[in-house]
Amino acid sequence: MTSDQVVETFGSATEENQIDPLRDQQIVTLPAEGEVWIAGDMHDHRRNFDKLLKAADLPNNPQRHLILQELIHGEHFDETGAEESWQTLLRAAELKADYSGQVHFLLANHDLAQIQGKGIMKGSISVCEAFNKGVKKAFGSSGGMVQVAITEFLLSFPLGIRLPNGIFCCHSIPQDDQVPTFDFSVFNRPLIGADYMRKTGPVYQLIWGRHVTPDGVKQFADQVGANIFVTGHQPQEMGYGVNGDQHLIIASDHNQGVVLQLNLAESYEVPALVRRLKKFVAMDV
Ligand SMILES: [Mn+2]
Repeated sequence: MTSDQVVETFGSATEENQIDPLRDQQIVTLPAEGEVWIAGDMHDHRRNFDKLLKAADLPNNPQRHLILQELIHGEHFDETGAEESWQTLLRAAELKADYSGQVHFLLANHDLAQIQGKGIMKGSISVCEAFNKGVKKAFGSSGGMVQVAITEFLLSFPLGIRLPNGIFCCHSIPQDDQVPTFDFSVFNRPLIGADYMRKTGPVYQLIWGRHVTPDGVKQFADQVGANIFVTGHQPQEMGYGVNGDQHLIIASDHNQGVVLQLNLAESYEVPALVRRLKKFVAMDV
C-alpha cells in the first residue's frame, strides 16, 4: 500500500467512526439483537488478532459486532528500535472501512499517549517515539502525513459502548477517589483539549484508571446507568479478572488471552459472562 492509500484508509475509518449511526457523542449503543465479540487489550498480538478476525468472520456473520481496544504498542521491534504496530492498526482501519456497522473501537490510554506523542515508557524507550519511528521507516518522507492520519483515527474512537442488556464497555474505570468529582458529561458532548489532560481530564481519568474497587465500580455504574462493566487495561495473566459482581476485566494480548462472546438479546451476570469467555489458545481456526 502506498502512503496515499494508507492515509485514505485511515481517513475512511475515521469518518465511519464519526458518522456511526449507533453513536451519540462519545457513546455507541448496540442494538438488542445479534451478537457482540469483545476483545481486551491487543497490543499488536498478531496471532490473536488473526484468529479473532478469522473466527469472527464478519462478512458471513452480518449480525455480529466486534469491539476492539488498545491495538497498538506491542513487541514487534526491528533492530533499530522501530516498532511496527501501525500495521495492525491499519488492518483494523480497513476492517472498519469495510464493515463499518460491525466494527467498533474503544479509546485506550496507549491511543491517547500516541495522540500526544508521549507518556508511556518501556524501560528507557518511549513507545510513542518507537511507533513513530516504525511509521517513518515504512513511509519515509510521507511518514508525517501518515502519522497525522493515525492521530485523527485514534481521536475518532468513542469512549464507551453500551449494550442493551446493561453492560457498559470502556477501556478502564476511573480510580475510586476520582469518581465523586468525575465529569460524567464527557460522554454526552464534544470533547475539548482539557478533557485529555493528564490526571485532571475526564478522558484521561477514564482510560488510565487502575485498582478500582467494587465500591468504586458501583458508584460509577450508578452514574453511568449501567449494571456491569467490561473493561481491559489491567493485565490479566489468566486472560480475565473478576472485580466484584459488576466488573469483568479481559485481556487479549497473550496465549491465555480471551474474547467475550455475547448474545445482545440476552442478559448476563458476571459469572455468566465468565462462562462466555473464549480463550485464544482454544480457538481452532
Ligand atoms: Mn490500557
